[in-house]
Amino acid sequence: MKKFEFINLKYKPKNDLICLFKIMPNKISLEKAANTVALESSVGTWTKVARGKVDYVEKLKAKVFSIRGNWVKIAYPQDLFEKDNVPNILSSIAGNIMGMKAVRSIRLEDVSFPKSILKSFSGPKYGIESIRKMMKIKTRPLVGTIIKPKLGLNEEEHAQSAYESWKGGCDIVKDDENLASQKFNSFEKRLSKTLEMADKAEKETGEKKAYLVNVTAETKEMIKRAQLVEKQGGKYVMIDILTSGWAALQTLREANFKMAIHAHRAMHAAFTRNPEHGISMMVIADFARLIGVDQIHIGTGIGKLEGKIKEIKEIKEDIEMKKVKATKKRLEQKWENIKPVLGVSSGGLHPGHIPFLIKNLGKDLVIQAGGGIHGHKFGTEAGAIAMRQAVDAVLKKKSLKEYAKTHVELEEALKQWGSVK
Ligand code: CAP
Ligand code: MG
Repeated sequence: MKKFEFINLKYKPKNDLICLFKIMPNKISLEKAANTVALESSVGTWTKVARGKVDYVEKLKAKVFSIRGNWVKIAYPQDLFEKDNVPNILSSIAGNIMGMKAVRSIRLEDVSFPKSILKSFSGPKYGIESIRKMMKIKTRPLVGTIIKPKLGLNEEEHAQSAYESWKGGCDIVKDDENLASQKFNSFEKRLSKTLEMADKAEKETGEKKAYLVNVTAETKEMIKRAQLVEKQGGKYVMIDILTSGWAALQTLREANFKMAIHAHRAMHAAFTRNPEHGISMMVIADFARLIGVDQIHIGTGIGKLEGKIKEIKEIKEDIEMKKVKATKKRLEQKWENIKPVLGVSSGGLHPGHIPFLIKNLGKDLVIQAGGGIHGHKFGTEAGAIAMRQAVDAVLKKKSLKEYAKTHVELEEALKQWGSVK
């Protein structure tokens, strides 16, 4: 094999950041393509430059240390990066290389971080355990809803719909990803009206009720909105992490508000959908955890959106560099002081999906249904009741069909939408 400057198959990484790429070369050898990826994502460019050979630059070179089929592992010396700066890290490992002519396609499948980088981030303020404590829910999955119609409701209707959802048994009510502060529904008014209803529902049900208000906006406005949530005693904020951008997410986390952070992943499919190109959801979830979201959408494997259960399980399980350790979950893998993140399944769900979700993704999960609650024939409250009944059935090890015989809301939901084996 021709000697490539950025390939060293004998190299044993120690304190490096490691990336697993799937690379399809473009009319050149895989080695040459891998070498080009390693150089462009670290210290090199398309030609030799005069100062490229000095020792201290040489030391920062990325090294391709494994090539198996089209899977290429690259080790990046930790000093290549500003440690607590996600945009900076991604500009190297998922930057120019995504558009290089040397590759027909390239997908960043997995990342593993050295201790020094893990330690430079705070991670989630709450994570699974503290969210359970805050919500006073010991072991069952959390049940949530997204107010529907997703846009168009005024503040009063929004709050009323939230109230009915909580009353029926939802723990969590969240805004939709494209609701911010529009003419028909302003942030301030929606926030105070909906939080008022959360208090009322808490008093009436004796359960904890959380409103996940969407603070996604330009960063200064986002922080103002989050301050308002804190002032009014909200438990959570929600942010569209990808449309807002990684720096915005860091801004929100580092402001260190009292609220937990719910991460919506709208636009992730632009990176994740093509299995040959882009960035895997696992990598996106890892960066979100590093910065410190408390819960994140991971998909359903079954609802209205693209994504197979195998890939979603991978996000929850630790398949670091493709070595499956079945007992550990990905969002919960041991990461120095960084807490585990709660996975959220959402998108086209209804009560009939609940046995499938718990069986495949476990109980440390938020199960959310928008249409699958507000579309219930008997209304929103009955829709939420049916969701909780489906959870209860699974916990009591009963089939939905059997449980529905004595639970009319569930019976109606199954009639409307069926169930999944
Ligand atoms: C769900 C949802 C969520 C999707 C996002 C929606 O509503 O609010 O945005 O779940 O997908 O608008 O589709 P429904 P993901 O329950 O009515 O489908 O979680 O996969 O990122
Ligand atoms: Mg939505």
